[in-house]
Amino acid sequence: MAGIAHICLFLISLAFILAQSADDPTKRFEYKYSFKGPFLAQKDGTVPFWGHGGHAIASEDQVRITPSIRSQKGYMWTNTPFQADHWEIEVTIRINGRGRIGADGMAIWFTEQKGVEGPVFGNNDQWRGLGVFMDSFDNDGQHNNPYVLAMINDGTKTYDHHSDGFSQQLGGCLRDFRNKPFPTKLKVTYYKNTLVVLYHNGLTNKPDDYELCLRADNVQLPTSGHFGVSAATGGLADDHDVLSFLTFTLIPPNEGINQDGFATDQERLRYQQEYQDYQQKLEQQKQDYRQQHPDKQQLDDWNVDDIFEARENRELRQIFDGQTQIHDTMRKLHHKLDAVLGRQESLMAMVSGLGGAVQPGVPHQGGGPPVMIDSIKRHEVDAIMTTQREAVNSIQQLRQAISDVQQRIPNVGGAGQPSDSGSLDSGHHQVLSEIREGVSVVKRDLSAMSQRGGAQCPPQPDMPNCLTPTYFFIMIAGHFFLLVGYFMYRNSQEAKAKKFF
Ligand SMILES: [Ca+2]
Ligand SMILES: [Ca+2]
Repeated sequence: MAGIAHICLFLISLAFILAQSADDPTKRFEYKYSFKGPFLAQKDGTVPFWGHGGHAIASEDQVRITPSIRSQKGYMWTNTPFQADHWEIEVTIRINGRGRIGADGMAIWFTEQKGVEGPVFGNNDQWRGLGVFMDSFDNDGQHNNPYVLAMINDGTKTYDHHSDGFSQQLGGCLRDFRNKPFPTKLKVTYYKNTLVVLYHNGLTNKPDDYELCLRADNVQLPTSGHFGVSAATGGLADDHDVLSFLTFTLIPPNEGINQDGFATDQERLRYQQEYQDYQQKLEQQKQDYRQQHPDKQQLDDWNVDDIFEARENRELRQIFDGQTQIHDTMRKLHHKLDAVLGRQESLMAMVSGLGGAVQPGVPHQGGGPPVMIDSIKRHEVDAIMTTQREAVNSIQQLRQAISDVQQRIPNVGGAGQPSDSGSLDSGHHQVLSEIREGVSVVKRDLSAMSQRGGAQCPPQPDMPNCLTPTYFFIMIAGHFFLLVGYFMYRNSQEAKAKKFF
């Protein structure tokens, strides 16, 4: 993958050479001093042509110079020195943090020597060359940060952190580059001893929305140096990410390029030679990979177009699949409709055949083909006969019951008729006469008893039912004397008993 990325970068550089007009300086992309995703980092975590250290982490689409952890320092430098009188770099940056204030910041370098870890945004102090700082933290409390500034050092100056390098700057601009919706960009151009820093605020993703941050003339930079990026966090912390670092050599008109704007034959041969060298290196790497991973050889040989499907092709395939399903459904519905029509025709023929048939199962007599008619089964006939028989029995029983009711109705209804009213009256008169006779008998007995009671008491000496007054008083007097004698006896007994106490 890294080899493919190198070739892509090389082709981009050729495109830039051919795209320039004759009036402007020609831009030549320097892939050995650039990086850009995807496939930015290799499997071992290194970035081709670059070396990073400290807390920097390279991934496939960016290099995180420092994570948003306190007191971190990271840096990244080109492996080989870059030699050109005029150049331009375009750095895509993302500085994000959760805090309202971030720290410390990031720096982009072009110095004679490769830097080492130090106090100036992760890099050493007293450098020789250019530093462009993105200073997040306001050390001097002037409320003028985040700030972008450029500083030239000849190796003698010490960066004044406490004043944010305000008095040492070549120039700068107050820009808030933290937590922007899109990555911010810095474009640094060093052309004919004029340094220009352009800033992209990251509020849009349009590539040309640059604004001027600073411009300085008569700037002397080393003709050979290393490009680098460094960052540091302090008590506060931000993620300092670099998404791409693109380096271009600026070639003034009529220098090394034909007036037509094309490369000279010498340069063309050099580019062709480099391209062939890279092609050979790529093939060699492929062969080595196949030898080391024979099981993945088949996958590696697959054509990319066979593995991946373009979006247009996928949409066309989905439309085709949908139409095929609709076609199948309609075909099945058509077959079912044919079957229904055939069945309907056979039913119509059956109905017409029944119109001329005498009995079920008898072939049609109309001279046409015999029509097979379903005959009634034997058990169905038996069931119908049984039901019919039961119905006849029920009707007979009902008829018998009705005749009985009719026979009884004249007797019941005759009792209310005037012709027979005499029998009922005679019955009533008979009962009344009997009651009268009973009452007269009772009356006679009562009169007889009253007549006998009025003469004398019945002569029954043993059980005198009639009490005379003499006998009554004698009995009363006898009882009185008995009671008096009992009380006198009881008093004498109680008096005797009290003598012992
Ligand atoms: Ca600062
Ligand atoms: Ca400040």
